[in-house]
Amino acid sequence: MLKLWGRTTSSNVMKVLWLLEELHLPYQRIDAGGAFGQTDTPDYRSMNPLGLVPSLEDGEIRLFESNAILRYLCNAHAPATPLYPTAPAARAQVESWMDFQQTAQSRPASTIFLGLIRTPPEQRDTAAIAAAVKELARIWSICANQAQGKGGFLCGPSLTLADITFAPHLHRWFHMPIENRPDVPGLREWYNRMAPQQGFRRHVAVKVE
Ligand SMILES: N[C@@H](CCC(=O)N[C@@H](CS)C(=O)NCC(=O)O)C(=O)O
Repeated sequence: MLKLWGRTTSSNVMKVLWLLEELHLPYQRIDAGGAFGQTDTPDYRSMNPLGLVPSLEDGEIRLFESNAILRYLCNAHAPATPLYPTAPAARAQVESWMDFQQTAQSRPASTIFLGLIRTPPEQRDTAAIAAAVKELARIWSICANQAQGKGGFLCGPSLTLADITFAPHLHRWFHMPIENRPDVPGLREWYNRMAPQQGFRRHVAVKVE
């Protein structure tokens, strides 16, 4: 059976949980990371060199990096899923947005999350948080325009892996106590299209902690 390592409060674990549910794949999840630890052992590090979560084991195969895990699950266990189209051009579009999530979106999102949720008020770098809010609003505006132009989701009228990678951060954007949160036209509509999905409701729309 698939074995997923990672605490449910991690945005990168949430993406994988949503996909596992979407694909109806049975799995075992092991709490790891944060207060659960388990990520400092040589065995864990051999699977995930920075000791982060998530990691995935599938028999002999051991993987790290959440977006690579999403791609692997589709390739290995649901090759025909429309979540990860097989036509090269359509697939490349999905992958572009997945990379954009990791390279452009995750940095300001982490600054805001760690600053507001994991740092006591008296120790917060409010200037860094405000700059990250501005930058993330810019990224969200790009995503919202893309989804609007494509008829609902980032790569077309239906959900793909691209949307799933952003979903936990989008949920946090609307549920963190962000001061003067910029109003990004079209963003709430994109969120609302993902929100009814069962995997989203179970694994993504959770308390921000
Ligand atoms: N690029 C990596 C980032 C992984 C990452 O930063 N994970 C965070 C949680 S979202 C983590 O492991 N933090 C330390 C911990 O939980 O112990 C991925 O997408 O898998």
